[in-house]
Amino acid sequence: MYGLVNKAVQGLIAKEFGEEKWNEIKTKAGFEDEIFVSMQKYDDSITYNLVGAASEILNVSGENLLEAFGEYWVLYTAEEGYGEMLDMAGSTFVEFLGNLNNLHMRVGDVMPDLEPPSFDVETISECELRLYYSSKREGLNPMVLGLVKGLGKRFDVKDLSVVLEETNVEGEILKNTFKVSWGNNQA
Ligand code: 1MF
Repeated sequence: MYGLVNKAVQGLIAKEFGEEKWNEIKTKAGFEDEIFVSMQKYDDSITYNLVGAASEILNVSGENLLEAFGEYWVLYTAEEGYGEMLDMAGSTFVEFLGNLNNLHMRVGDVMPDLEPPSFDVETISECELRLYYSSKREGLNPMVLGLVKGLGKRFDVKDLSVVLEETNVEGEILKNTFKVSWGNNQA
C-alpha cells in the first residue's frame, strides 16, 4: 500500500502510545528505513507486519488496532492534505459511502499503483443500508468497520451500528457485507 497508509499507522501509534513505542514496533516489524514516503508504494506485508508487531508490543488485538486505524484514517487524511478530496466525496454520510469508488478512482489518477477495494451501497431504509466491500486484501474487515465509524463521526451520525453480516471468497477476491444502521436522523 502507499506510504501514506503506513504513515497513518505511525501517526496513530505515536499519538496513542508515544514515539518510543513506535520505534520499538518499527524495529520489531523489520522496517529499516527512517521514514515512510506518502507517494511511494510499499509491499502490503510491511503494513501487516507493523500491525502484528504493534499487537504484540502493545498487547492489543490486531482487530482492535485495525478498527482504531480505520477511524483514525478518516481524521488523518482530512488533516494531511486530503480534506478537499474528502469534501468532494460527499456532504452526507450516505452520499460519501456511495462515492467511495469515485474517490478511489480520483486518487488512482495520481497514484497509478493504487489497488483500491470496491464498495457498493444498497439502501434498506431511511436509516439502514448494506455496504458491500470487495478486496483482494485479507483480514481488513475490522479496518473497514472503523472507517465507517470514522465517517459516522465526520458527519455527526448518531447511534451508528456497523455489523459484519457475511463474508465470501470468490476466487482471489474477498466479498464482505456490512449492515449499517443509525438513529432516525438525516445521515
Ligand atoms: O492500494 C493502496 O495503496 C490503497 C491505499 C489506501 C488502497 C486503499 C486505500 C484506502 N483504504 C484503506 C483500506 C484498504 C482496504 C483494502 O484494500 O481492502 C480506505 C478506503 C476508505 C473506506 C471507507 C471510508 C474512507 C476510505 O478512505 C478514504 C480515502 C481513500 C484513499 C485516500 C484517502 C482517503 C488516499 C489518499 C492519497 C493516497 C492514497 C489514498 O496517496 C496519495 C495520493 C496523492 C499524493 C500522495 C499520496
